[in-house]
Amino acid sequence: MAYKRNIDRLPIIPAGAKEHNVACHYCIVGCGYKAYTWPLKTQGSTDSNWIGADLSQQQGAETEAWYAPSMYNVVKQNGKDVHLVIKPDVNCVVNSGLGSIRGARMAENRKSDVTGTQQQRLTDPMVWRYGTWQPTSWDDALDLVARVTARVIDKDNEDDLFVSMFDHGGSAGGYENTWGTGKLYFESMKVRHCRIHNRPAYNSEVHSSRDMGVDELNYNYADYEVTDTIFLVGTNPMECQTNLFLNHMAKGMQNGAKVVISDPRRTVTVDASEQYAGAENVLHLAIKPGSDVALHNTLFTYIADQGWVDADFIAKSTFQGDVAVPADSAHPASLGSFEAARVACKMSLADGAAATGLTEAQIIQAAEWIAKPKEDGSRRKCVTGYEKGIIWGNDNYRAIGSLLNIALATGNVGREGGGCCRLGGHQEGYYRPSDAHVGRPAPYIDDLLIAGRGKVHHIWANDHYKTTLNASQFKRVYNRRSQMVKDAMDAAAGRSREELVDAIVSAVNAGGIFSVCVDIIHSQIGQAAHVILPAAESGEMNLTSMNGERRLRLTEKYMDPPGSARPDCLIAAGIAQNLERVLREEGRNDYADQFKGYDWKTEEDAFMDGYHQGNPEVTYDRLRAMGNDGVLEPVVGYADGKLIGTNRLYEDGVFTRHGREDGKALFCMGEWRGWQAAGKAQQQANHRFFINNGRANMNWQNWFLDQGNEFVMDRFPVPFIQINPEDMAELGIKAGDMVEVYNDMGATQALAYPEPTAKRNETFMVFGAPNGAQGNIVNAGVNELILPNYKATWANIRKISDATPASAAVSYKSWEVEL
Ligand SMILES: Nc1nc2c(c(=O)[nH]1)N[C@H]1C(S)=C(S)[C@@H](COP(=O)(O)OP(=O)(O)OC[C@H]3O[C@@H](n4cnc5c(=O)[nH]c(N)nc54)[C@H](O)[C@@H]3O)O[C@H]1N2
Ligand SMILES: Nc1nc2c(c(=O)[nH]1)N[C@H]1C(S)=C(S)[C@@H](COP(=O)(O)OP(=O)(O)OC[C@H]3O[C@@H](n4cnc5c(=O)[nH]c(N)nc54)[C@H](O)[C@@H]3O)O[C@H]1N2
Ligand code: SF4
Ligand SMILES: [Mo]
Repeated sequence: MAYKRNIDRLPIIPAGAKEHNVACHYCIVGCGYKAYTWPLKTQGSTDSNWIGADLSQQQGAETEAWYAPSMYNVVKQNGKDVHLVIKPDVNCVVNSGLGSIRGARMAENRKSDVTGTQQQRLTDPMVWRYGTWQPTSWDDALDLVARVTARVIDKDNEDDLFVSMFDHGGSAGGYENTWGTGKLYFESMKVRHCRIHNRPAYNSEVHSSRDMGVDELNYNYADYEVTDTIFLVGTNPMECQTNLFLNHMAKGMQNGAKVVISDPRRTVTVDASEQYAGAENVLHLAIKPGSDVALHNTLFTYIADQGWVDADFIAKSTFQGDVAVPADSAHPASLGSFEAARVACKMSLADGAAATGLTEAQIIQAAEWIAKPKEDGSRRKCVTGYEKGIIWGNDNYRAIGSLLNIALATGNVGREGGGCCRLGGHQEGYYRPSDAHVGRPAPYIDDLLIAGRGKVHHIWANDHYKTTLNASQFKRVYNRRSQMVKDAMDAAAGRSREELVDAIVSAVNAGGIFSVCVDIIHSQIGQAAHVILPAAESGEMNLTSMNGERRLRLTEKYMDPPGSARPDCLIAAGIAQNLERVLREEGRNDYADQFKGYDWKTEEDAFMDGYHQGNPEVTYDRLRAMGNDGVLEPVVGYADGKLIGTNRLYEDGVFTRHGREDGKALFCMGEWRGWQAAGKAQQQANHRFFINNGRANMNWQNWFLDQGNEFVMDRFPVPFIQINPEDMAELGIKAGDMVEVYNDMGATQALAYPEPTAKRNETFMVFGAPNGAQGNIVNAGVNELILPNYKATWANIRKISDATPASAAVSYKSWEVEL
């Protein structure tokens, strides 16, 4: 019997069931799925079914005629209960029928009033009233949002409105929703005090790559299959980009690719790579945390000194001269030519080994696998993939720039079997008016909020209580400031709308903050909010997004959103329309005019108003016709009923992302300078354990759906922290004990999970959990451009209690399984 699903057989999808294209909305990979729906009380049979197969016969091991209970649910469609199956699409080039422990549970994570799943979903707007949240109508909730917001903004000054908003595709976001929010805050308004869901400012995760001319998603996933070497830096794709690893990287390894992985800890990606490629073809560089720039500069120096560079490419496609862009407050390193970078980045093997903790032989080995020409003199192909280990690691700008230096020097950008790319987080779906008014460096929003700035805060699809840095202090201050407004609202109970708004405005003028939270559940930061607006998710609306190789797809709506929940773009439109009305009532007509242009009835209207304007070839109908394989952006035409895309960027050797007219890529001239962000060296000196942190295969982000899913919560009732067993013995900690992890910033809790491969004094904790936020102990340190360093955290560990019954029931086996 399937895991707690109380079901030992599933209905057969009938012939004629409705079929919808779905790009899994969890991670960047965007695997193709098919969602099938059909009326309740009907089903197919062994001889008449959706696939036309004879199901009375034993099916083969790889049969398509299969789905798991986790892929099944009963949901509402046009107000009626229907069966729903969401299963991996065997014909999609992204995943070739593979699911993952996240995506293959999409169906069971839909809200169902029949099977009882995800009852935590919000169904109606809620307003803080009479000392708690009361459900209400959209008109009532949006009127309050607009009236309070209108009081703190003006045509020439919107600095008291703070906004936290997603900038991604897939789960929340998508081109429809980034446009809806972007049009509201960047076109109708020019909001400067905004931040993105995952970092405390409105900026880029990869400034240096773009400044060097290289867009961070430049390859095709198939490049992994035909390359000679896969170089993975600060990323764990087996757990975080699962089917990119299993369906593309693994094929490359089976075709003979070598693998170099730079990560302070041994991950399941290292283990799985050893199984696919053979241990002798995998080099794990277990560097000292934060020493990436030293590693990259040493590799770059060594490779250049050996002459293993692509001289033609350097001459034709990169800047010739000395310095093209000098370092300044917007550029944490100068940018210039290959030779200039060689001088600036020069690092000997001995210095590199000392800084990274590796041996010189390991560094040489990595350099050879990346760049040493083959015996016949031909160049090696190398794909480089990086993600949060350096994006949220030490010295973001230089770490990414120094890595890209290697790819550029070896001619591995814009070539088959090459690329130097982010592996990515969520899918992408960014289409907004210019954000130039925000400036660079962008304002550090969390710091401003903590300092008492901001009067109204709009929050879209993120939960800083679980996922921001310096979270202990953030929560203390935010709770206090939002409580001031709750008190004022309580005191005004029973009064008129005008009196209520006056009371709120007095409270925010006295240091409070009025908080509006747009989410699909009642989140933790939502506990501090005064208005909560329920959003629809992917599948409950049509949603377009792009994956990590720029593959654009339309996920078709296959079910109703819960209650009166709406797509984010239409919520943004509702806020704009209410602001226009309220401003007009107040006689502020000029300002009110800025909020015109939101008469969208559907998400498709928002798409046509935004993305389609910039990409006139692309429409819903054309995307629908492109199915789950979609089209690779940028779309360059439409012919014979098909959208024409771009297989790989920069195949012409012309680099444009920096906006320079010469079309030449730049090298990054950033020398290694130790810990860059404030307070990191000191925290390291004062605490015993490195609290490395990030993701686990099973958990999705801040656990917003996980916390309502027993499959996940039974496995990890609280977040785990992996600790070396000898360290545990020294501290008197047993597997499953609850531990407190504490330092100068705050404290959090976790379940102790013995990990024999963990280095002494180096732990790994899953981030973002509702009942043990790792961010509580991350300090406020950011780089010059306000990129946070979540990874570099140190703390002490003490036992709080023996394992609870829930934790005692958990398996503490090694994660290294045979594939
Ligand atoms: N299962 C699952 N998958 C996900 C997500 C999820 O929540 N769950 N989230 C998605 C999102 S939004 C994102 S952004 C991506 C993130 O994807 P990844 O970046 O691949 O995942 P992380 O676990 O955050 O970090 C990757 C690795 O960085 C290493 N690291 C830590 N410090 C350093 C350092 O100083 N140098 C180097 N070289 N490495 C270091 C860690 O040991 C860790 O193994 O995952 C996406 N995919
Ligand atoms: N310590 C530490 N902190 C980190 C990181 C780390 O590695 N370590 N990684 C950072 C990274 S890369 C990321 S991406 C962030 C993630 O931080 P967050 O963005 O805060 O986390 P998510 O879980 O992605 O947040 C999604 C929220 O949106 C809601 N939601 C889901 N779908 C929709 C929708 O369609 N519409 C609306 N309106 N709401 C929706 C969910 O209920 C949830 O509350 O964390 C960052 N913080
Ligand atoms: S690998 Fe990512 S996109 Fe694919 S099924 Fe898993 S979570 Fe979804
Ligand atoms: Mo992310």
